[in-house]
Amino acid sequence: MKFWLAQASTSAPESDYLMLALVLASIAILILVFGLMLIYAFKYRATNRMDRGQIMKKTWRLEIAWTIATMAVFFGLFVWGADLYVRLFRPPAGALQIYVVGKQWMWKIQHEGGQREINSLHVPVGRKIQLLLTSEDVIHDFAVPAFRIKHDVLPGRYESLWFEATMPGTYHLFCNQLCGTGHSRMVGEVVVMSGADYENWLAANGAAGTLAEQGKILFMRNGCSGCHGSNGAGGNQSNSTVPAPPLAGLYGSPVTLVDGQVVIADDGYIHDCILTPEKRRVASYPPIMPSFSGILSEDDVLKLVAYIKSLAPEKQL
Ligand code: HEC
Ligand SMILES: [Cu+2]
Repeated sequence: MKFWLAQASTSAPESDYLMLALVLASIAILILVFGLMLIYAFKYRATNRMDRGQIMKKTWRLEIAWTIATMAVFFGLFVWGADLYVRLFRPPAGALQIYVVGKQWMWKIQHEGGQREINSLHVPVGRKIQLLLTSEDVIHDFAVPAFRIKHDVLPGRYESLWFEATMPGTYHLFCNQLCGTGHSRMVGEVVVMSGADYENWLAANGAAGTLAEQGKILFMRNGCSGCHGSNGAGGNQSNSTVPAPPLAGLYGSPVTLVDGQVVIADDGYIHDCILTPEKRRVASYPPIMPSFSGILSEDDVLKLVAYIKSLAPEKQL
């Protein structure tokens, strides 16, 4: 067993350097403060004959110098940390998306091809992976120490976390948020494989259709198609009697809400439209879409999201 935790992602080394810089800066200040305390306690001890009558004149130059020096050091550390944080949590373009649903007490993982796994996550090495995380019950926290990543997993919304693994191997996956009596059992593993091995793994675990195909079945079965038209072409068409917005081409495009706010239709937006439509009414349509909260599980919702994402604008024609 090695002392240092493996640095198995592209962001791990920089996180470690930042941590090291914080520890070194803290140690330097600790030594300075306690060192001076000890030196003066010794120098001016009761039995030592020292001239104690003279009161030292305060020099502003010294005061200003040390205040600015420490401020510069800590402000520098803050800027570095803030910049790293932004880079760590901004989802990269073109990442492979994998859905994660936490529940008491397990991790359920779904790949875009429909492959599912429990308490294990298979990913290819050297590719940016974006995890879309949500919870079915309480707050969990998805943490992979070897990648130096963690993120809270909240019920009712999608959180995004990305990483790029750099070394094939098997790494621990933990729930980092006390989530009930079975919390300690909410562990798993991340298996990082070469691209070819990953393709083989996907093929060997082939599912009943891709996520989008499974989503299409749910789209028909739950009556979405009754309003939004089959293939999400939009309502008020030959196949639909109510006005409902077309869903083809929705993903990634701007939507104007009734309050005038313009939002980009990302995974989280589509998720919320299905579970809490009363909170996000689209402008210029009647507010008739029912909430599917309590009817559709998070597993179902992510399939519907995958289906809506797969509807490219040209399929609308
Ligand atoms: C009773 C008709 C009706 C049903 C059933 C229905 N919707 Fe809707 N949907 C609407 C209407 C009307 C809007 C626009 C007004 C609003 O936001 O509520 C909408 C909005 C949406 C939006 C946001 C679209 C945009 O342009 O931003 C999405 C996504 C969506 N629905 C998905 C679904 C899914 C998935 C289902 C099935 C689980 C479904 N809808 C079922 C009528 C319906
Ligand atoms: Cu948990």
